[in-house]
Amino acid sequence: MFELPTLTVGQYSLVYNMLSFTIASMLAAFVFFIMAQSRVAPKYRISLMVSALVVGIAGYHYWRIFGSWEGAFELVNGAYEPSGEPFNDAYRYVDWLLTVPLLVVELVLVMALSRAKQGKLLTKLIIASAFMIALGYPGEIADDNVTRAIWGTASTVPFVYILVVLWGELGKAIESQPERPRVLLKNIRYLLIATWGFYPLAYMAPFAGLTGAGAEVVLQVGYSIADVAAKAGYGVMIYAIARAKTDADGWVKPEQVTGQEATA
Ligand code: RET
Repeated sequence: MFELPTLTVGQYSLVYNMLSFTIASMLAAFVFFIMAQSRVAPKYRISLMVSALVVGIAGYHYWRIFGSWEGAFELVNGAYEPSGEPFNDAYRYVDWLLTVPLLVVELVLVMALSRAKQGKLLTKLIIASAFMIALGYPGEIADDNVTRAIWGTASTVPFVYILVVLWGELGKAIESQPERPRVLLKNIRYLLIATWGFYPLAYMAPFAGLTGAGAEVVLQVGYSIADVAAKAGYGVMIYAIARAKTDADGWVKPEQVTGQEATA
C-alpha cells in the first residue's frame, strides 16, 4: 500500500461513515437472505444460503476494515494524520477471494442447469475468479504504477474470461427460461457487468492522476459502494429470480396447501 496520506476531517469521516453504512447493509442483507429462504422452492434455497454466506463474510471483513481505518489515523490539530499503524488492505482481497467464487456459485445454482453442465461451469469460473483476485493483489500493494499496471493486466485476463463465459452461458440459459425469470436474468447480467467493472476502474484511479488523499478516499468509497451493490443488491436479484422461478415451477408453500395461512 502507498504511504497513507493526511486527510481532512471531511475525507476521514466520509470513509468512516461509508464503512459503517456497508457493515449495516451487509448485516441487514444477511438477516433478509436467511428469512427469505422459506419463500422459495427448496431447490433454490441453496442460492439464498450462499447469498447469506457472502454478506456474512463481507460484514465480518468490513468490521475489521472499519477498525483498521480507525487505528490508522489520529486527529492532530484538526487533521487526520497517519498514526503509524498500517491500514490493512488485505481484508478486501481476502474477502473477494472468498466471496467472488461464491457470487458465481449463486448465479449458476439459481439457473438450475443440468448437473453435468453446472459442475463444469463452476469449476472453470471458480478457478478463474481465484486467479483474478490473487493476481490483482500484488499490484494493489505496489507503490509504483508500473508494477500496478503489470499485475492489473494479468488479473484482467481471467476477468475477461469470466465475463465471456458467464455472458455466453447466461445467454443460453436465458433462452430456455419462462418469461419473468428471463427478464430478471437479463437484468442481472447488466448488474454484474456494471458492478464488477467498477473494481478495475477504481484500481486504475492512480493512473488517472489521482494520488494521495483523493485517491485513498475514492478507492475506499468506490469499493464499498461496489461491494454493497455486488453482494447485497445482487443477492436481492438472485432472490427475485428464485421467486420468479418458484412461481413458474408452480411451487407453493406447504402451509398454503393445507390452508393454515389462509387467514394470515
Ligand atoms: C482487480 C485488479 C485489477 C484488474 C481487475 C480486478 C478485478 C476485480 C474484480 C473484483 C470483483 C469483486 C467483487 C466483489 C464482491 O463481492 C482485482 C481490482 C480486473 C472484478 C464482485
